Amino acid sequence: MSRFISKILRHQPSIIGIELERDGAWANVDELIVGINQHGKFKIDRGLLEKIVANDSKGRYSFNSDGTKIRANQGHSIDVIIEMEKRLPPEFLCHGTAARFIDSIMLQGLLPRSRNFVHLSPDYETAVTVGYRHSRPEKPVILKVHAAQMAEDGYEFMISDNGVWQIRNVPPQYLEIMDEI
Ligand code: HQG
Repeated sequence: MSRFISKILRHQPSIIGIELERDGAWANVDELIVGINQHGKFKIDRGLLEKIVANDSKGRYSFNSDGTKIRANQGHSIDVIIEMEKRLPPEFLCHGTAARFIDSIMLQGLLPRSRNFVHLSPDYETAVTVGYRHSRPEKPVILKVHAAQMAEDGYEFMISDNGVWQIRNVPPQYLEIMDEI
């Protein structure tokens, strides 16, 4: 159910016939609930939606202040604008990926691909988990991102409401292959 909601709120609201507000990426909660129920794959009501939002392991979703709207905090591929806090990064951040992408990444740098931003992990372990999503059954490759140096060179880092580091791109000179775990 959470994956389905994530698909709707980040990538394809049209699958249940709704639209997101471009400014803020908000969906109307009543429309979301009606849309999901009409779609037929899942049954949901306000109480269940509140539980999903409150218990999501990564805090992926937020309600607005009066609870009439809901959004995914990050990870969108559709054209939306979410205000994110600009923050100076730690010296290094990490990015977990699959070995088959490495040649291209070391040539072009990290690009957002289908999403609006490149996502970076604060630590090695998180990057391993993220990397496995693309590499399984192979082990992921973990890249060290020289984040403080990038910030010094004028690159802007942002952090989403649920604490995911985001940046438009990472040129290859700031990347270092840590190892294959
Ligand atoms: C790779 C999950 C070739 C990149 C996670 C990645 C994350 C390139 C893939 C969040 C490339 C994109 C995002 C280049 C980047 N050439 N491949 N130049 N530049 N790539 O899923 O970072 O559970 O869009 O390395 O926890 O894997 O959904 O990004 O392998 O935070 O909330 O292209 O998704 O969060 O894949 O994952 P993705 P990601 P949720």
